[in-house]
Amino acid sequence: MTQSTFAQIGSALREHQRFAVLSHVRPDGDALGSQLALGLSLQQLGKDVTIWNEDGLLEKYGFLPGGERLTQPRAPQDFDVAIALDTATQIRLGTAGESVRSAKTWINIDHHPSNPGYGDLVHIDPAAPATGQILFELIQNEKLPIDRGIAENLFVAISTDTGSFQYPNTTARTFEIGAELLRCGVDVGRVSQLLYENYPRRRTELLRELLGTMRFEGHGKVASFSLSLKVAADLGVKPEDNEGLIDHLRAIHGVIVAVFFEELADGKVRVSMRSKSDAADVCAICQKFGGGGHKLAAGARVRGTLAEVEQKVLEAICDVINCNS
Ligand SMILES: [Mn+2]
Repeated sequence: MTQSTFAQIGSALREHQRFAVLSHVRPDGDALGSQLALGLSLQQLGKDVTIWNEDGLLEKYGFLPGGERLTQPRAPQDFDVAIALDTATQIRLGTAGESVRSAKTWINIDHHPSNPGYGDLVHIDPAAPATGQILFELIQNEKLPIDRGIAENLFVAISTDTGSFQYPNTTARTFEIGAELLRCGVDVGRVSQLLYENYPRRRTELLRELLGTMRFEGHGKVASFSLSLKVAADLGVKPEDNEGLIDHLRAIHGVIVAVFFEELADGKVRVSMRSKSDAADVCAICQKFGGGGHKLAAGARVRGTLAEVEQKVLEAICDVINCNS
């Protein structure tokens, strides 16, 4: 994989006219904020910009500036350039990727270490805590348009992927960028309240159910909870309700690895893992089950019942962190 410089990507953005800005299915704040930030910046450059995500704009992120421009993919269209943001494998673009026809150039900007580097212009920085941080550097280096709305989208991208500037991937540069975004007019109190103090009651009812299934393995180093299809249906859970709930397990003293098991309708279980220690590389564990992600935050989809997958995965984690020592 050859990395492209910001200058090469910047030229491609200036040279072409029709852009599709895409990100992964089941998007998070980094995916949606990154799509909108780059999409709005290109629009201000006078480009024709289509912003597609298979799941559309999640209700929770309805406040993002320009949010009405982010839609589910419509009929397949021709573009000069397709840009995949925060998406570790092309298949994770889902129907949004399938709806892009004949793009002459694919640009891949991401921070997942497992990204194989698909596309013509590739910029992958696994040290960046968020794709939004890479986009800020691109915008600054290439003197692309930025205003309060673009800054707010970047702030949301970075804040959500760093756990509000708390996870170990947060660097001095992340805070410098945060300061720059505030100077662009981001109201940190307002945005943080919209992000973190604005959940539907349903999400806390879901948390109550999850805590009822909480279990510990390996002398308290591994904590997990699980969500069955039945409970999800009874509560009317939406996919975005899950985001961040795993942090309640990670917050417990002595816990090194937190795991969230979610039963899916296709006979698989979605497994999300978080680690508090470099010594417990959850990306490596998830890769054993066909998944991937980051060292401290990863996931996989594993075939089997909830009970079967829980047992297999918890055993694999205990093997790695020597639970019995
Ligand atoms: Mn991300």
